[in-house]
Amino acid sequence: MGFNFLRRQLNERERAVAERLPPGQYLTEKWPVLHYGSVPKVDLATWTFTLDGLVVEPRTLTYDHVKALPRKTVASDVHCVTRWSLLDSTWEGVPVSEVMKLVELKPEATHVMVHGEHGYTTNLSLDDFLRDENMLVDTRNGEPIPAEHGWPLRLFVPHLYFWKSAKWVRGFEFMAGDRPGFWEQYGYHMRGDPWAEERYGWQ
Ligand SMILES: Nc1nc2c(c(=O)[nH]1)N[C@H]1C(S)=C(S)[C@@H](COP(=O)(O)O)O[C@H]1N2
Ligand SMILES: [Mo]
Repeated sequence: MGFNFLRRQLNERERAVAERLPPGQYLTEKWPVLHYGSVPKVDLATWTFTLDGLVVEPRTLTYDHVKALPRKTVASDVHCVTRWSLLDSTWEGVPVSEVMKLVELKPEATHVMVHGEHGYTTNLSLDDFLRDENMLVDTRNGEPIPAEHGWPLRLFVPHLYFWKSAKWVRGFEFMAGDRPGFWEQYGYHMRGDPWAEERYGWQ
């Protein structure tokens, strides 16, 4: 193979990667671990998932119930506000749309507060929350997600910065209007679109 051929191939690969990197992001090959607090100990026998707030009838699901819901796999990149991006993973789990079939939202609901273990929270508009690719994931690249990455279940919202993808997720609380979650209270952006660099500052 000639050098020019190789160089051209490299350039094409670099360009393809660059097009998928939002502004200010760099590529990471390994998957960093990032969270506040400690990795929770989870007992699947007592674990529950709660749907409450502005729903006609609140629901509490067992782990077996969630596991039995229809599943799908999505190939997607993720972008962390601390500037790393992980490209091309496959993520498997239960689509948010399947969970949402179990409740009826009250008409005044506009946002959701996502609740994780140890009081972690993050807020989303329903527009951002009800997207087809969003899931409750338990598997990445065919392997169970390790405890430090959110096992048994984490939210997956790939079009927004990764802090919106709450690890150890335990419930959705539907709200009339927006309210800042954990990192948002410390000044992270209320929405967090990586392509618009909505990193910090929303006041
Ligand atoms: N429960 C919980 N989920 C969380 C966090 C956290 O502190 N607690 N941190 C968020 C942030 S800031 C990031 S960047 C991602 C990191 O996920 P990872 O450790 O799997 O890479 O998790 C998000 N989900
Ligand atoms: Mo983050």
